[in-house]
Amino acid sequence: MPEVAAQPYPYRFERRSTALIVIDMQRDFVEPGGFGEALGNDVARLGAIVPTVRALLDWARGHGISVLHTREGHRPDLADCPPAKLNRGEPSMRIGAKGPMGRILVDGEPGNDIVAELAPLDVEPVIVKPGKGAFWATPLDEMLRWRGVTHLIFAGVTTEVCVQTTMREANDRGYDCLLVDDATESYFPAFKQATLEMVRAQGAIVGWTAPFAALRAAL
Ligand code: C5J
Repeated sequence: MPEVAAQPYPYRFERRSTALIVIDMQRDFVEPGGFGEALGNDVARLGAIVPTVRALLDWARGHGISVLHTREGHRPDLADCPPAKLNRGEPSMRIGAKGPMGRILVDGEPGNDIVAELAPLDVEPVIVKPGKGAFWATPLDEMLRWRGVTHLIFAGVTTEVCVQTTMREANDRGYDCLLVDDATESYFPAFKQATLEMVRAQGAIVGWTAPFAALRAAL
């Protein structure tokens, strides 16, 4: 299959109707010594995007663009974690088990914190989500509509799981979506590449992709 070329984001967006959503830049996925690394993943790939995500955050904050963050985190009693999600993999590495940075994917544990470099400001909502998509079982859609948001910029990890799922949920809800391709990453390079190509295929069937420099130049 020919590679689907990145397309320029086709129109100017209004700052006040645009939001940046930074997905799951939590310590357990990104930092050495966390859950992601304990699973055998090369977390350096994810850590490498932190400076670009930080620059994107600074850019959005500087332009008055709303910023929201997500974390993949469950209630301590795991009442929001269905068996289909819980009963995966080796029991000692399941959600709620004691991991290297506290209980795995549990809200309030050290590993569930967003990495220090990308710490949310007080005015930036943090959506703690039990699913891969940030719209499932969260107030995200209402928060965006109350703010009059119609356009979403996405960054974060992992590209093919929580970022792509959220982008598809957003697209189905009528938001125009842009994924910043150097501000997202996967443990699996081929999965990232495939995701970028599939979201922008067929005239941006899910949304557009662009490097941060292109976005910065557009505003
Ligand atoms: C995963 C995520 N990969 N944030 N979570 O389990 O993509």
